[in-house]
Amino acid sequence: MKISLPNNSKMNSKNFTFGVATASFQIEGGVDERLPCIWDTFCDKDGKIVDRSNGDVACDHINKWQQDVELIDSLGVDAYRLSISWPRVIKLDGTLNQSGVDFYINLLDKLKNKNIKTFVTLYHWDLPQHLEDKGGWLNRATAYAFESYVNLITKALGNRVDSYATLNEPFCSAFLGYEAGIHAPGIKGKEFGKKAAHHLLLAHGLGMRVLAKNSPNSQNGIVLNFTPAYPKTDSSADIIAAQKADDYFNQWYIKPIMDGAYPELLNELPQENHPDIHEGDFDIIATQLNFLGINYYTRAVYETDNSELFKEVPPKDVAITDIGWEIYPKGFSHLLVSLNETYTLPPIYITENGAAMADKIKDHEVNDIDRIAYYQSHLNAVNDAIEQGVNIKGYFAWSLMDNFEWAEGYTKRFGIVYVDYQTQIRTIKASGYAYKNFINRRT
Ligand code: IFM
Repeated sequence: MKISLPNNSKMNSKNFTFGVATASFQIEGGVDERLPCIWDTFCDKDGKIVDRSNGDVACDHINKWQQDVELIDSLGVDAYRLSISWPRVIKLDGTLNQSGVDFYINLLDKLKNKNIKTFVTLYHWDLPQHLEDKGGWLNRATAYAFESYVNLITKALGNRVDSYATLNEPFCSAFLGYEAGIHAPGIKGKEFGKKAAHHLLLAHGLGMRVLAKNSPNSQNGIVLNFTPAYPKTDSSADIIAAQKADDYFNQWYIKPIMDGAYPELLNELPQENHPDIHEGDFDIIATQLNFLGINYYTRAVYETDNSELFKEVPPKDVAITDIGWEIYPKGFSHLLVSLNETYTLPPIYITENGAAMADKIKDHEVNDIDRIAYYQSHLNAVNDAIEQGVNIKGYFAWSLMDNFEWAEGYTKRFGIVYVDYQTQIRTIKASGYAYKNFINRRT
């Protein structure tokens, strides 16, 4: 089964960047060589991770990184998106941990030697635990600690990085971590989510200013995830419910960056749920981006509710992936076109898109045609958005390889490469070969 796009697609050009993505906690392991982070602590708590696993070894990338760069290179991708583990590169006293820094320097140098562009995310959820002990993202001081970390690490990495993203998916850090309590640090309560979100956005803005100074030649921005909100029916009550959900989960993170303000929904939230906004914060948060990273996996459907602003309707009688998310490629093109109509966007990179599937390995092969179909339909959706005028420069498959899928542990596989966690053997799946062949046919 092949992946292909119409002959005239801009994505068939070598000017369009294709890559694969991972994140530090999900693949590295090497837990003893760094400070503890909030995910180590969370994994240790009963009932938080479905298979009771943790990130102690993960894909053992800390030891297998050279082999992994060869693997990335063998796929023929233009770029690799990775994240830096804050607790690996900064010591308790706030100074650099040189051995952690050296790990990334060697990794980035090897990628550069192979002519693979480096897309580095500075925060993909692994907050040092000692900062959480002082309040984590509920404490404004964490935003300034992030600024200091960004300053030190970007100076240390020099010109090895082509693109920096400050944060990955602040929605997940804020909502899942500090409101729903299903991600680390596991704090639950409506009064916390938007407070954490504000400090994350502030950290982003502070980080952008440091990047402009320390790394003016890289493309600097942020990665946001979007789960577009659709009404269950065309009743005005359901339409309003879906709009509110969209503001709460999606626009909340992009509007302050683009427009320097939160959605008007803020006025409908009880005062105790409001963020703590200081004068001048929006000027920092709205610092100009060089690019916006967009992650898309699925959509959500909402209906009106008597006591809440909206109520989510779980997917029923629709195609879903192994993690239970509806397969809805149309939502991807709609999202991209609608963001482009709503905001004055910088160039866009699709920094994550992919699917968890119930892979089976047999005779050293994984025939994941369901994942190939997912990639095909979602690449078509990106192409549609480009045809409708959205300035999209690149696309990253999530993920290079199976890895620690947060609260789902190792039970959900998102990789285009299969990982046997017992032997750490990597096997390129049929989707990996399809992606490789598609990328390498470009002219
Ligand atoms: O695995 C995650 C990743 O860390 C962030 N974006 C979504 C992926 C799939 O859930």
